[in-house]
Amino acid sequence: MINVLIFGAPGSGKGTQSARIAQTFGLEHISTGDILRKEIADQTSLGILAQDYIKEGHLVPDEDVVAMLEHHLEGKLGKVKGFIFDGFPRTIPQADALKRMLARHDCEVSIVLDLNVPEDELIRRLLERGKISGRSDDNLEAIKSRLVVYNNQTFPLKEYFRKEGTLTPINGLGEMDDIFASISEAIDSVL
Ligand code: B4P
Repeated sequence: MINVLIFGAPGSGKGTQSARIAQTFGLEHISTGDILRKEIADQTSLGILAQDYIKEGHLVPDEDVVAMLEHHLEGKLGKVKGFIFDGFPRTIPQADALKRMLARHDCEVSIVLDLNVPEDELIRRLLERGKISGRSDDNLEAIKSRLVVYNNQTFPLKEYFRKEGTLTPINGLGEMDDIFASISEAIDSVL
C-alpha cells in the first residue's frame, strides 16, 4: 500500500491537489475537513460537536477526529491500493494514532508532501474562496485563527516527519499544473 500525506497551511492547496493525486495514482482520498462538513450538513452528533470548533477556526478534538478516521478506514486498510490523507494528521497525537492504525495492517506512511505557500497568499486564496464557498470558516477572523492554530499545533509535525525521513517540500506557489507535476515526481520516486 502507498500512503501519501499532504501537509500544509489552510489555503495551501491540499484539497485541490489531493483530488488530482487520488485520480492519477488510484488512491482513496480521505479529507477530514470534507468528512466533518458532511457530518455538519447531516447534523449528526459529531457534526453538532464539530460545527463551533470549525466556525471559530479551531481544531476538532483529537479523540473525535481519530475515532471518525478509524471508522472511515475500517474494512479498507490493506484492501485498497492506498490513501491520500488530506488534512490529517494535524497534531502529534493524531500522527501517532495514524502510525498505529497503519502498523496494525503492516502499513506505513510512504511520503509526506509539504506544500509551502507564503501567508499573504494563503489569506488571499481563502478570502477569494469565501466569496462563493459558503464555508463558515472562510472569513478573515476565522482564517487568522486557523493560521495561528496551524503555526502552534500543526507546524511541529514538520519536524516529526523530517525525523521519520518522509517529509518532502513542495513549492505550493504558482500554477496548479506545475505544482501537480512536482507532486507527481515526488510520489513516483517512492512507488
Ligand atoms: P480543511 O477542510 O482541511 O481546510 P483547510 O486546511 O483550511 O484547507 P482547504 O483544504 O480548505 O484548503 P486548500 O489548502 O485546499 O479543514 C477545515 C476545518 O476542519 C479545520 O480548520 C478544522 O476545524 C477541521 N478539521 C479538519 N481536519 C481536522 C483534523 N485532522 N483535526 C482536527 N480538526 C480538523 O486551499 C484551497 C483554496 O486555494 C481553494 O480556493 C483553491 O482554489 C485555492 N488554490 C489551490 N491551489 C492554488 C494555486 N496554486 N493558486 C491559486 N489558488 C489555489
